[in-house]
Amino acid sequence: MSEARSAELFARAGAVLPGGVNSPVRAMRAIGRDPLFIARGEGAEIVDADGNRYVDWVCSWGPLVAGHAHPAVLDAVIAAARLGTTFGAPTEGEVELAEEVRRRMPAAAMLRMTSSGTEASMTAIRLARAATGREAIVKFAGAYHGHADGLLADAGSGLATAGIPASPGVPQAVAAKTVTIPWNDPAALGEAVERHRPAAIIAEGLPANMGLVPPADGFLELLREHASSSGALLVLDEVISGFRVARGGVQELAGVVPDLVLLGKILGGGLPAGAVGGSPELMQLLAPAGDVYQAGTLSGNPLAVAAGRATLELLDDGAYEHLARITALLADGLRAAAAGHPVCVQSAPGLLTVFFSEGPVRSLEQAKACDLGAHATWCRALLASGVYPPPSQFEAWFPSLAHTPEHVERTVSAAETAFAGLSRARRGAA
Ligand code: KE4
Repeated sequence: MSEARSAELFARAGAVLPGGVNSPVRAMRAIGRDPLFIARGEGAEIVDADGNRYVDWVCSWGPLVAGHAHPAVLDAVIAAARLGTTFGAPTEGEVELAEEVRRRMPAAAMLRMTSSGTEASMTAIRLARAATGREAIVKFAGAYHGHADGLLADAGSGLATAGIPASPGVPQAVAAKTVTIPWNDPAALGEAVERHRPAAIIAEGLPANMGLVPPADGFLELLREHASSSGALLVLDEVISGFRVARGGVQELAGVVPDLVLLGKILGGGLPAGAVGGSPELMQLLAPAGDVYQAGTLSGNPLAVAAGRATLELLDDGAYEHLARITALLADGLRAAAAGHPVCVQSAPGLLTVFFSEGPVRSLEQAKACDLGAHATWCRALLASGVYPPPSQFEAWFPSLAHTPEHVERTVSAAETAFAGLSRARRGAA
């Protein structure tokens, strides 16, 4: 498989794009290789600039739950584009999309659209601080809510202490307002809420940014209890899980009602979109209804709205049955392929992660203990066999409606070959 064209493009890209990419994880540094440049997507498959074809399990990190270039989505976007691409004025489509979101997530009785999940989380944090008059935010280690300064904070010196910047450029004073605690740790949660009386507790309903690490039984309910008893808002980040794991996201599956919900990815059907949803009482604080300023030139963009609406129309009961079936088939196949290796496959309908550790993985610390070298080698071998996995141990695989049992068979076969290669390498090293 030649990668000459990708290599040539990557060399050019490096002169004009930091790291040769427009978002870090795409650079494939975590698996020790240069990125592939993609020429086109077809259903569950992508073709790179050299014409190599892959079964795609990234699907643009979640938006493409219907697969690449779905005819219904393309038709909707093309029809919308013929009417104009953006107006900077309200459109009927935005109202229709907000009404569909409300039908699926009653907690999102009102919606403010943005162009990314990051903007949605920024808005939610500002709203929570305005609504409560408080400043502290409690988040969980390993959770990612976009790259807003206040959410790029690492855990402080001790448990449940003020945060420290997770990136250069984040002011200490801003990071200090964010308290980062371990996921699935009820004691740390209680201590952080008691000590800091936060404006918000923000959590991914189904964490997938440290790899897929589901909440322990009752943990989401505990977030709700602590938020309610302390006067903090519960901000549930469903940018990944929203409309993927169920019609109404994790909040439907868990029966937990958030005060604010973050959306993105599937909401835009592959075009830029995010949103924050909540009660009218909270959402009416946003300008121009209220005084909390928030804005966006392309917020609610007609093309993204068309793609999102067309995608949601495809997500009926049969779609969720398919996603659950394909995810289970893939998870079981990868577990069988990994037999004899210290690997743990954690899955939920529409998502999974192959952790290179005995598992189970219940926190970021446990995810970090994975054999990242073996994971990287295994991913490179999958690519050589025409399978495109997420190029990081701390991400998830994203099955779609376009994936078939045949795609799973090709993937499991490639995984068996990759694991056999790891075994040979281990014997050679012994
Ligand atoms: P965006 O700003 O990238 O649209 O959304 C940020 C975001 C918010 N919340 C959750 C739970 C998310 O997963 C994300 C973004 N996800 C990453 C991949 N896990 C996007 C991929 C990338 O950064 O290139």
